[in-house]
Amino acid sequence: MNVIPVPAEVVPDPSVTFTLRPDATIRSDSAFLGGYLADLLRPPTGYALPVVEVAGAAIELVLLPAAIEGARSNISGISDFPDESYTVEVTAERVTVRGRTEAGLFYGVQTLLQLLPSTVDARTVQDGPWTVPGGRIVDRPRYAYRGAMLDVSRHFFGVEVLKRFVDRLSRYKMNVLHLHLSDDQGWRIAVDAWPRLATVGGASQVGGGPGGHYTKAQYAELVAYAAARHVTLVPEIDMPGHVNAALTAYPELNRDGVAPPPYTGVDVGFSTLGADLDVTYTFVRQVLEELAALTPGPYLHIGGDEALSTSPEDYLAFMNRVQPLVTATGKTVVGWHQIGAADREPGRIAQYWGNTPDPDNDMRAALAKGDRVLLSPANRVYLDMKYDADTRIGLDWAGHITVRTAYDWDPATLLPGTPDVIGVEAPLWTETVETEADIDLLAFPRLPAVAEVAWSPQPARDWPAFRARLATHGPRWTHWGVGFHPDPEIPWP
Ligand code: NGO
Repeated sequence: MNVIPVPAEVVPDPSVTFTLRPDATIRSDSAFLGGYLADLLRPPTGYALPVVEVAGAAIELVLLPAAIEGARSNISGISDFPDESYTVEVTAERVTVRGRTEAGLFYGVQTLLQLLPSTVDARTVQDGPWTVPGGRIVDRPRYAYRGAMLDVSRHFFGVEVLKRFVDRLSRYKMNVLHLHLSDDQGWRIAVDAWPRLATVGGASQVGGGPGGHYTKAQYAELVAYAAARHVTLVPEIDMPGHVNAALTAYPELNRDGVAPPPYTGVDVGFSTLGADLDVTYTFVRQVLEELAALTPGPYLHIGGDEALSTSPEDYLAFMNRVQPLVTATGKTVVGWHQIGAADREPGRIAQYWGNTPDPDNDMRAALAKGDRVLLSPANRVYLDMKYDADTRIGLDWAGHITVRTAYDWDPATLLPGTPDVIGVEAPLWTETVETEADIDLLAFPRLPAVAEVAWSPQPARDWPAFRARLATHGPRWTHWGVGFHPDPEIPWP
């Protein structure tokens, strides 16, 4: 059983095997999922696999009655995500996947896909037999928030690349994609009230390339694509620092009324919005309102990191005015943990990105104020760090991160005390990342490792077993067209 993330409970029945036959049918209580599964299974099997209405199909996808009431998760006391539990039962006659919500059923389908031979991920007809080991799996996530972040500002990536990234996340039961939509080097989302943000602020990136931005229609298309795969988008506009691209587009956002030139380097900490300018808050409010309208998910991320050109007084004044603007849109504030210094906004989430065992003063302030915590320890889950000295791209300020380093830690004991941890997110910053192949290299295999950290119960996880399971996924990624880092500690086939 090579499922990643490892399920909470597995009861094998070695006396039983299910084999998918050429005349098999699929029946699904979720219209989307029946088609989704058939679309994935038809190319490698060459079978017709019709999706039928009558019970007794070889593959049954069953929504349990509680789904009607819209069951919510109470993991970590939060209700932002639905119940994601599921079961998979494999007998000689059929595979039955059950969930209380569409999300749970979707995760059961992911588990089923991983129980089939890895050739199921090929897009051309392969030899069977298409067997699934008998038994029963009962599974649910440890944390409600299991995410990755992509920095589309330092280098711009189009919607098709993001959709494939969503596919890959969702195959490992991750449910959040945080998009870092603005930084010094480029502004990536159209805003009707401030159109030059996208057309002027978006026309640059690291190294001097053309950059780009998402139209509202493109962004909405991505939101819908992700939602079908139970991935919530968390849009980030980073402020009050990291704003050079916005400042290039509108002279009036600058205290001296002069727009700076575009920035294509990789330094941080030189730009700021004016905390004392009225226009700053009109700008921020209008941007947040348009972003909220594009966002069905519960969160808006307002950055807040490395405001090195903003005085501490201005930072507090700015954040204490801006956080309520987020709340006024009906969304919950997420920020890098430096927002811990500012007043606590109800439900606020502080994203911890420290790289030491001891949290800094800002994170201590967040913990003392009772903020919910999203864990992105830079020395564990920053996907932009090199694996080792030979990695052809990546940074190393938080050290080298091997697959084992990304895997072998416990979110419950990372920080002192008993913080309200809502989950784990792996950020992929793109100063050195220019192509989809670059994304793949840094994300695989560390992304699946982080997915297991966030999903699986701690007692079910251990490095020796994980490395053996992970090895069997290499051929799957090859079928996906993902060029991954062949980490030397993994016994690849
Ligand atoms: C830091 C910084 C980013 C960099 C990243 C590179 C945060 C939250 N702010 O993380 O601007 O791109 O490191 O690893």
